[in-house]
Amino acid sequence: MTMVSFSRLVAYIIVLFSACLPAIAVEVSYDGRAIKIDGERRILISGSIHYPRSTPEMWPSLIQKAKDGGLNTIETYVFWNAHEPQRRQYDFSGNLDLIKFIKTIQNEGLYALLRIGPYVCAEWNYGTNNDAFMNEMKTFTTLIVDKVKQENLFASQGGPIILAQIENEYGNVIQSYGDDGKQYINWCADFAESLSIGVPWIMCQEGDAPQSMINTCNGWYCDQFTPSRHDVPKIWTENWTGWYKDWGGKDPHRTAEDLAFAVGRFYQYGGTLQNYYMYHGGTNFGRTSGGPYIATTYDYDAPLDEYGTKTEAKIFVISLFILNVLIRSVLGNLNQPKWGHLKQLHLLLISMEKILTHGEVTNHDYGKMMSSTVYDLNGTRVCFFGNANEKEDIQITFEGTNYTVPAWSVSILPNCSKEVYNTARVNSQTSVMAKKPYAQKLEWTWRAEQFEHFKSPSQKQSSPLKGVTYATHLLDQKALTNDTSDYLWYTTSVDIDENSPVYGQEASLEVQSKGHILHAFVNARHIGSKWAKDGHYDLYFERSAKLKLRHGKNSISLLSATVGLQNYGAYFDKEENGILGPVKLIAPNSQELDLSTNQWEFKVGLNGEERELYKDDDHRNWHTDKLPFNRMFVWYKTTFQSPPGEDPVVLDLLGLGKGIAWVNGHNIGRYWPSYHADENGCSSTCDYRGAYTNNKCLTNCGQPSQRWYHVPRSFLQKEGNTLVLFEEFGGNPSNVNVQTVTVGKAYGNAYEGNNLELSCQGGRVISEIKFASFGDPKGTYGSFEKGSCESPNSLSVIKQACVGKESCSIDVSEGIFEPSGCKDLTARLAVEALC
Ligand SMILES: *[C@@H]1O[C@H](CO)[C@@H](O)[C@H](O)[C@H]1NC(C)=O
Ligand SMILES: *[C@@H]1O[C@H](CO)[C@@H](O)[C@H](O)[C@H]1NC(C)=O
Ligand SMILES: *[C@@H]1O[C@H](CO)[C@@H](O)[C@H](O)[C@H]1NC(C)=O
Ligand SMILES: *[C@@H]1O[C@H](CO)[C@@H](O)[C@H](O)[C@H]1NC(C)=O
Ligand SMILES: CC(=O)N[C@H]1CO[C@H](CO)[C@@H](O)[C@@H]1O
Repeated sequence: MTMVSFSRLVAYIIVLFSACLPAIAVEVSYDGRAIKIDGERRILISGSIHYPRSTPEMWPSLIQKAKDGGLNTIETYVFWNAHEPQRRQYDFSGNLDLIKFIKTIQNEGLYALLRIGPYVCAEWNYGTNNDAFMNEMKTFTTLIVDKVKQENLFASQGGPIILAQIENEYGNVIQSYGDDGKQYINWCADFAESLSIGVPWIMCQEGDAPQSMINTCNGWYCDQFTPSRHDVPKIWTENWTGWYKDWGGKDPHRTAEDLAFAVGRFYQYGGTLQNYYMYHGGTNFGRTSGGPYIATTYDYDAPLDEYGTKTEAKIFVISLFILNVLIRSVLGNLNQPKWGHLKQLHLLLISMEKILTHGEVTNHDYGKMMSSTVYDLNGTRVCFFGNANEKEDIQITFEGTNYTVPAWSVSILPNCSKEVYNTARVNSQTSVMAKKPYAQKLEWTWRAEQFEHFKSPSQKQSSPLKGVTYATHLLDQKALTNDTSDYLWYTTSVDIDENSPVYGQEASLEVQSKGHILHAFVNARHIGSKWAKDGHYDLYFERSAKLKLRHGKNSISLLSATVGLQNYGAYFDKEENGILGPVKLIAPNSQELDLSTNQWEFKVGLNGEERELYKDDDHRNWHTDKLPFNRMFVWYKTTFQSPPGEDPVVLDLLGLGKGIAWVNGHNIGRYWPSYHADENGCSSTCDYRGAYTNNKCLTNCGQPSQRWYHVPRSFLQKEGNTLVLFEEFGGNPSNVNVQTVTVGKAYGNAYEGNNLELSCQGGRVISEIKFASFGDPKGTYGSFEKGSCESPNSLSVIKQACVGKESCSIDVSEGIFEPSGCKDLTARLAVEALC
């Protein structure tokens, strides 16, 4: 365990005690320059953390790590369909405890930005009944505002919430709705105002936001954004730190250099509040991922990785908070160097708050996309040199001194004479995470999904089954399931006699579906399956093989599965899913029998879901022998031990097809490791220069889109954890195993005059230094090489400082290294350490 500085301990105790003091109301207002808190203009640096995408046990450490990373504000959406899954039936339990989440933010002494929406996008599953939308929106929004007010959580009541949002990115779709759109957004504003929350309301991506609203920007870059009115500040509500992943998609990465550049530009050009979307992305547990086809991981390449940090230690419960500080300061899955590189930027920007929010601004354009901005407050100045040129490093002479600003970067000079930060010069460690299997033999049991309801269609007609809907046309899957399951059975029966066009013929079955996956059965026999490649296209199923239909009654059963519902776009709520027809039997001579207007029977969900097999402790109906491989519709079950320690736990599900996984009854999400990303379009290097898009820097080509699945520590007990899988496509569970995620290697890179910190995080020590060179080392991490000059004692200095330690800090200067002999360049230290 490392030493914790005394001042930090004191600060923690102060926060702890101040949280117990009576809250003092603060006034939040704004002018054209900034959000003002108690009359003071502020530089606000915020990050999105969505409470349902982690667990309450993870929240304190996530927020602590955000604070350590230099944020002063946390943003979250409010997830309507999670809180109101059925009309007027509310759920605020477990990881839906919004109030607890806001209080956790408050306990860390941070501000909160509450985006109530209630429409949120966020690649989150659609699922709310849409009738009389405005009325429902009003009821829900009022409920949330009342709950928050009751707990005194608005800043006007002494709470942390300084801003709230109504609607979300409506400006992107408003055109499609004509006058109705305009009326709706005005209604939203009036309604929001009527709630009297005492802090300002914002609307993001809403160009003509009504007078009472602050309109804000979302995007990769927002430096060129100007708000619609002069008297509102420039606010960036979503600065995308990376991007989400689809099933079949690759891993998107946004570099630390480019993200820092975007932030540097935004504050250079007068921005005063920006929010990282996401700061911690997390996991789409259960069926929460939207779509179609959003993966279970929502890592987002955010500064804190999907697995977040360790669970709150038991030590906290017995309130030995000193020990708790020790632990909290050590552990955490930081996405490095992104977290550290941005941290340095945040601390610098906040240190310049007064000048940035009050100083007189002078911009100078040098051409070639090179500009300088000077903020001057009564002679105290700060400077930004911004180079938006994608290729050229540019030298400028400023007040007699020459400065070289690398392409696509911003230099910050807090006193306009010495550069202390450049967005392209990363001095933070790069961590390469490693997954370590926890060796144990898993014993599997299994049972088949029961398809009893279509086995005897004739018997059923007389006594309709419970939970079954009938209609003489095909119905939208979303409307029927109410989003309670991915699965919907469509069953009909057809009488074949001498007059039927398919009588005595080898017919085929044709089904038109809106997706996403279809399994077809005739007379209880599986005849084929099909799935849409990316979920966006209609699915057309044609079984040309010969179907022998019986004389008399034949049953046709179609199991339709969705993989996340549409969550974005104009009229997205109207998007239909499932089998909308036609459904036809076709004879070889092309004569058809259209079944679309037959009597259809609709049954929501799997039999195993209804029986809650994932909770079942009863092992009687599970087989222990003849474990089936590559068989569809099989339930598998095993028990496993938790790996010791506090490192995050993942399941490696390689070998499985597609399905759902539960651990101790918790649905950890859909899995689909058999779906591989395309072979092409990846590159091992990523040039941060030039505008980023989500297709720019991709890895994981040809690999399963998602192989590892997060199991939060709080879902686990020490021994006897139950894992249940519903395998829909067929797979082999033999290689499924439990792993932990830790830092495998730490790469250091720092320029002369900076400090290099290396750490293995997670409590382990640096075991070996593979490479160290202070001079002009070449290459990037993973392939560092000695350059033309270096200090001869580079390796020994680093070994001495770091080996056997959990973390080490090196002052990168010629003071501790022997002369490098490098001429006319800023020397750089590169290190590769093993954990
Ligand atoms: C700057 O100067 C103006 C008048 O010249 C004064 O009113 C103001 O208080 C000064 N601001 C600071 C921060 O010193
Ligand atoms: C700055 O750059 C200019 C043009 O490249 C050069 O003439 C001048 O000597 C430089 N000044 C210093 C102080 O290096
Ligand atoms: C500017 O800051 C740097 C480092 O922060 C310092 O070395 C330098 O003396 C300062 N210059 C002035 C004019 O304050
Ligand atoms: C879906 O919701 C509607 C309206 O709330 C209700 O009538 C229906 O029974 C629900 N269906 C299911 C499958 O839960
Ligand atoms: C407001 C803004 O900057 N929007 C941008 C967000 O990012 C997308 C994708 O790069 C751009 O197309 C938008 O212009």
